[in-house]
Amino acid sequence: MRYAIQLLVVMAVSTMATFGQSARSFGAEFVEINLGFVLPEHNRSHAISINDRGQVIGFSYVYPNGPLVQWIWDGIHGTQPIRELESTSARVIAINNSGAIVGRHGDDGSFLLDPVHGLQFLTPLPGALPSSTDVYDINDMGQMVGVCSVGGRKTATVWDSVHSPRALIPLGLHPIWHETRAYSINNAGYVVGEAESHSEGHWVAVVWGPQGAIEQAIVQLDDPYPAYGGNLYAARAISDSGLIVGSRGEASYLWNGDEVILVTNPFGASNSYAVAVNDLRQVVGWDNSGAGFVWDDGQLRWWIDYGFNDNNEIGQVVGYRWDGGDIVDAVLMDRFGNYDHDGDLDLVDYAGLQLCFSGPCAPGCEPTISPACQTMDFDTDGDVDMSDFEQIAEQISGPRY
Ligand SMILES: [Ca+2]
Ligand SMILES: [Ca+2]
Ligand SMILES: [Ca+2]
Ligand SMILES: [Ca+2]
Repeated sequence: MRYAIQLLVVMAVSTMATFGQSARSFGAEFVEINLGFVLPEHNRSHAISINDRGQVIGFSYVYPNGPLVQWIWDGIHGTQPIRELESTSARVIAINNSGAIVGRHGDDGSFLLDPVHGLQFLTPLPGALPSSTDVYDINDMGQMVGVCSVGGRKTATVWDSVHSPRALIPLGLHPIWHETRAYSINNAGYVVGEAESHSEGHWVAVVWGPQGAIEQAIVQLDDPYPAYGGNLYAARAISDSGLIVGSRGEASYLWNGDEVILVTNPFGASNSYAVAVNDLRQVVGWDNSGAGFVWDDGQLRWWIDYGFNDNNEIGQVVGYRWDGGDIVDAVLMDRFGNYDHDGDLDLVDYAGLQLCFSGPCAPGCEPTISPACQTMDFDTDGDVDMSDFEQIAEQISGPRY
């Protein structure tokens, strides 16, 4: 299966936190927050999904086969185990803006864990077993998408609630279709995924409309499958305005409704895998050279020994960093100035600047700012002073959360 998840997360940071958080900066673009491990003996941690409030989910464990502990992180509480999923083989996959989490729960199939109803399991399509369901995404309406295996064929499925699955229709595809898979749903109810349009295994990226019928097959005419109009497989994510990203193996692409834009590969990579997109036209993913990338509307940045799994509407990115040895850290690439790591730059962050204010550090002085304050050092010169103040004053907006 082409679909693969890689992630890691660590703990965050706040002045009241005692977590072993560290922060590093990447130019003026991001400050890296190490989200740590949920238990001190752990040495692998993956951040999997982030919502617009800055809540992150992931898991950590002892390599190679210690039990996974699923966690949730935010800037106030740090990394906390998800109690409802303890002592299970659960894996978290996605979180929406209400804090509802979907994932996989061993032989029980797929689950929804939300603050109102607790842990529930997704009813499979008729003819499918619970263990054959895989859920991949949830939108803010609570609609979930994934696959059920019916008669041995994976079938793209939407759950409007845990008990109401419906199969997505391979309308307009070659009649001898074999499998369909749904990976992402936006708040307008549009779903993206892929469909095998021919018995010889040609895949196309497809968009299902809110009524469940395929509205669009994304194709590129110069692809080497002229009989089917070309193919671009594995549409992996859709933003609320309808931007779509996916991978055709050797490259990732962004589809804006009119054209396919190829996302430049990081240096040295021959394959790349975009996994998330937001309405800022920020695309994130990972590649086969061991780098994570962030593509911002044409501008590519990438970091060796990273992989990214998700982003949100203010451009926070989550994933992992490998240290070349035995440690994999979950990371949040946050915006400078986002003191509390939620989904905005507001007066709480402004107050953080005041708490962190050190005054200028002249050339040659020893920087003294704490890790929790590195996010306020916009120009990464080792101090929090008036030049940093000018930047937050320029970028601050009202609270969203
Ligand atoms: Ca904030
Ligand atoms: Ca300065
Ligand atoms: Ca500074
Ligand atoms: Ca806020």
